[in-house]
Amino acid sequence: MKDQFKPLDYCRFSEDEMQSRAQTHYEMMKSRRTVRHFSDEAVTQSVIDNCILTAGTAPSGANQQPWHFSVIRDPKLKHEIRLAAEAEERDFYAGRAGDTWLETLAPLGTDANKPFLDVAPVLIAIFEEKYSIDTDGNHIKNYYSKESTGIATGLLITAIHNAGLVSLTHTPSPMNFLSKILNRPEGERPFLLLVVGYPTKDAMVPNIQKKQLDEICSKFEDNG
Ligand code: IYR
Repeated sequence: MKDQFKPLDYCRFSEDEMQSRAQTHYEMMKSRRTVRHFSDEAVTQSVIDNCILTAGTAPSGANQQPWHFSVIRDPKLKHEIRLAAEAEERDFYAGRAGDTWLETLAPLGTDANKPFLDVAPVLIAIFEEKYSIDTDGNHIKNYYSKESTGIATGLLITAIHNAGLVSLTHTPSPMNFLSKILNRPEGERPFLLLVVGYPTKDAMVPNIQKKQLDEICSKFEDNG
């Protein structure tokens, strides 16, 4: 195939610059927090567009890019989503979760009320495209769609934080109502509801910590 490959566009940094960039990026990401106290202040769509374009740079199985991002600003749709999400959450907190799950969640201080779904200016519903359908009605399977969508979502969260906005990874369970409300095709499964905006001035977050490097990483060095 002609033009199947092209030269890699690559910029190599000096050792010092690499150290500094890795450290600076970690410091920037370390300040990201999942936020539940949102201001109703509007967010510029071109910022959201660039964050979604960043998500779209993610690697994916066979480059099938098996994701879709629905951006919701319409207050009526946001409210419809809130009502559907709260109905599921009431069942979850009233018994479906079970005591062990609720005990594990307790430090986050969450409950079935989700006012941020009305208040925050932008909701991004992320869908995993498990398969697409061609013009003859055949199902075309996407490979590693869940992993790919997870990676894209991570890049989206990073881009939103880097832009100076805050987000909440919200997973009302089950989330099938999102497919219906947002009119998504049958091959797509709702993956996550990302709430995006500015924090309130007095926003609070749980006092919780991230694990240390030696708790999340094991090393197998080349000792010659
Ligand atoms: N979806 C519920 C419960 C919940 C579950 C987990 I795992 C969390 O990390 C946080 C919340 C809710 O949003 O309240």
